[in-house]
Amino acid sequence: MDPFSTVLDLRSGALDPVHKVTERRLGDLDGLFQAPVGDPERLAYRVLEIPAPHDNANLPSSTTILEPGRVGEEFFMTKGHFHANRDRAEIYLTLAGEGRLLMATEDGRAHVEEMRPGTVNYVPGHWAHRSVNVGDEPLVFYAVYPGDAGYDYGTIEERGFPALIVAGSDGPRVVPNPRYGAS
Ligand code: S6P
Ligand code: ZN
Repeated sequence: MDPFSTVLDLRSGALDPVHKVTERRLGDLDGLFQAPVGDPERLAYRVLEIPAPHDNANLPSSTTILEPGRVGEEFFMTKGHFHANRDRAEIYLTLAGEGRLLMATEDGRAHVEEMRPGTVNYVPGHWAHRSVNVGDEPLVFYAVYPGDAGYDYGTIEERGFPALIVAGSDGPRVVPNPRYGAS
């Protein structure tokens, strides 16, 4: 393949050119929150991709623009996934907004990192990852991952994450997920 460039707007996360855009609405996240999602058509997030071949020699990347909002006590969040190739790592660079990166291993360990403009989060292989917008503005981040990382959404859809991030009177709180492991 030939070299190429893309312009990334550092505030909005917009890409020019953009080749693939995936929209996730609340209806796509039904069952992932503790409470019912409400309006299924409401936009939760968009993923804009800079494609690259799906092999371990290449590095696709994407921006995620996650809207602010809540479902019950929980903040808007991404579906969350393990990589289909479990040992593949990933880097997130936050551009705008305030978030938490919730991670978990298959044996139930949870880990939370902050996401703010300039934060570079390293997600090692074998850690599922979900981003959570705990602020009032869109959470925008840029992610780079191996081309053969792939997605396993099913494990999270069945088991959930061991922890939830919920709104508390003093700000976001991490609490155990009472439904973790239930299928
Ligand atoms: C891909 C990377 C991100 C997410 C995106 C949406 O490995 O982790 O680009 O795909 O943030 O999250 P999700 O869980 O819906 O794919
Ligand atoms: Zn990923």
